[in-house]
Amino acid sequence: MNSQEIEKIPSILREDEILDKAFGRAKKVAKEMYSEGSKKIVVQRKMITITSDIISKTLVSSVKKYPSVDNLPNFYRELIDLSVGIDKLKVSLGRVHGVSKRIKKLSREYITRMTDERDSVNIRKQFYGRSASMVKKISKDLIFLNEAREKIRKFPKIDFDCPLIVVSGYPNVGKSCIVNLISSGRPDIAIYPFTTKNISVGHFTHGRRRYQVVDIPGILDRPLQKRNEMEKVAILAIKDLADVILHVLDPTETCGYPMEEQLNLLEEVKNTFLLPVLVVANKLDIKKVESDIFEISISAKTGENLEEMTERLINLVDGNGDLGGL
Ligand SMILES: Nc1nc2c(ncn2[C@@H]2O[C@H](COP(=O)(O)OP(=O)(O)OP(=O)(O)O)[C@@H](O)[C@H]2O)c(=O)[nH]1
Ligand SMILES: [Mg+2]
Repeated sequence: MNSQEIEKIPSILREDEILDKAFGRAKKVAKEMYSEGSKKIVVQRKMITITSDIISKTLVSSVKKYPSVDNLPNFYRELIDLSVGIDKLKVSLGRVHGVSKRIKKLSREYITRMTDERDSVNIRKQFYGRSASMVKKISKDLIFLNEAREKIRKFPKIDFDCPLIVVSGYPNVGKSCIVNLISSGRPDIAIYPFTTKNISVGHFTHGRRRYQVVDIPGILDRPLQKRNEMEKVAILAIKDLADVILHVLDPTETCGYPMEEQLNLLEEVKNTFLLPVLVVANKLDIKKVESDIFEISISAKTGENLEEMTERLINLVDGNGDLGGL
């Protein structure tokens, strides 16, 4: 599956919508057949066939149009696992598929049983009851699959052939502000930590080359087991997507976190991912801090030094950068 296919997952009908669609269609056809003078038993058989066809086709298409998790790029697979749960997804898809097959089989049984004109209506009604209760049994799966679809459709559309910069750092240091300024990405910005809850992607072009800039939730300096779902998503993006990391520090500490903690995270990011990292200090307009820990000081508020930062990033992505021993 690629990014486009994510958007194409069809909406999954609820249990009552599937039954209404199937029974409604069967009723309509029955009416037409009676008006043409068809025999009762023939009509009742047809009603069973139509109902089972519609139910099983609807269920099968819900399953088939769902992307096959095993063929997804790592990033999407892990993101599905974090946000939806791959095992839960597979179980629900399996149950829906199972019911679609069982309803077909059931319809053949009831049609075979229908030999007498007099109880044909009763037998058809029994089939309706059995098939409705089968669909009811997967009602929660259908709701879950639709909710999962809504989440998956909102996943960032990543172009795996285009260089990608992930903007990492503590919460509230100004990551989203920077993404807003240097790319087409428009993430939310606010004065409180964990404003960014999901991964979002923006682009910029330099010369003829296109670059992706990915905004992620803030990460705290703490063990993985203690990290929340947003932090896990952030780490996943660095691990699976980044060619280069733009790590943002806030030496003014107006973000609410001391530099010591921010530097611990920087060390972790460098040591864990072994990727080129450009370390920037943000909020230069509030306070100018001298240090050789960061390579450049910027202000995402006034725009100071942003162009130089972008140039350094491009050099790093294109492999011409002086990594300064990183
Ligand atoms: N003075 C000043 N404020 C800034 C600067 N950059 C960001 N801010 C402010 O810092 C706050 C946080 O900015 P965001 O861009 O939302 O920070 P973030 O790192 O994306 O935060 P999370 O998404 O919560 O991790 C906002 O109130 C911004 O206006 C800057 O260079 N100077
Ligand atoms: Mg943010």
